[in-house]
Amino acid sequence: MEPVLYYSRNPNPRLAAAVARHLGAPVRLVWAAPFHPDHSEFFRKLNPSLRIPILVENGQSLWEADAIACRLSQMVGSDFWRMGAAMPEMIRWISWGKENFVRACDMVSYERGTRLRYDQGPTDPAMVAEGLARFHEAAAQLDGHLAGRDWLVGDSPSHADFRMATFLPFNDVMKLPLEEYPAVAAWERRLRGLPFWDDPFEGLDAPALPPVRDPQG
Ligand SMILES: N[C@@H](CCC(=O)N[C@@H](CS)C(=O)NCC(=O)O)C(=O)O
Repeated sequence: MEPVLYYSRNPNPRLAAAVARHLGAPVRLVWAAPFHPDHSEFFRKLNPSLRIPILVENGQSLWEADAIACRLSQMVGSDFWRMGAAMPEMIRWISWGKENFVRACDMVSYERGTRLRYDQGPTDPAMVAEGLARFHEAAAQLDGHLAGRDWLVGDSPSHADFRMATFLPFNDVMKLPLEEYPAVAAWERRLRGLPFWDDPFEGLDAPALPPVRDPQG
């Protein structure tokens, strides 16, 4: 049976959908709302935390976007998930990114986006300030690495690029000052030039996220 990738428009499922479509992986993309009370029982059997993305293949479920990216890359024999000598370097950027750049974006995205989309109270300015401080520190380091190169590892996009950029498609809401870091901004524009990074949902049934509502507004 064809493997199924459960996704939504939120950042990590978006990342997995973008990887699948970028690679042309032989999976069926199925939109999911795992926290909806009608669906949570089904999804709890696939992932106890209910979170997506989830890849179901031969009755086995695999969760975590990075593990799924690894499996999708294996399926099609791509070096998107680097092997051999380049693998440690790719994992270095995935690991550093999740602790630093991605984490900073996630903090700001939660405060300025997720909270307001899902009625989780008003934006906390102290958390935004901390996220922005972390962003500036991480973006400066990333800018140094990306200066004079197109991609984080080698000459073509790898999962390190996609993972690092997980939250950047939400910058209309995050409002991070990317342009202060010219190499990061150029790299982000390069990513947007990849059709399925720019719109992983083209032609799919992918309902919009709830709007960002300012509880004070
Ligand atoms: N560490 C997990 C995080 C997964 C996660 O937090 N998923 C969130 C979206 S970013 C989710 O399931 N939200 C419910 C939804 O999108 O309906 C990964 O990298 O896959």
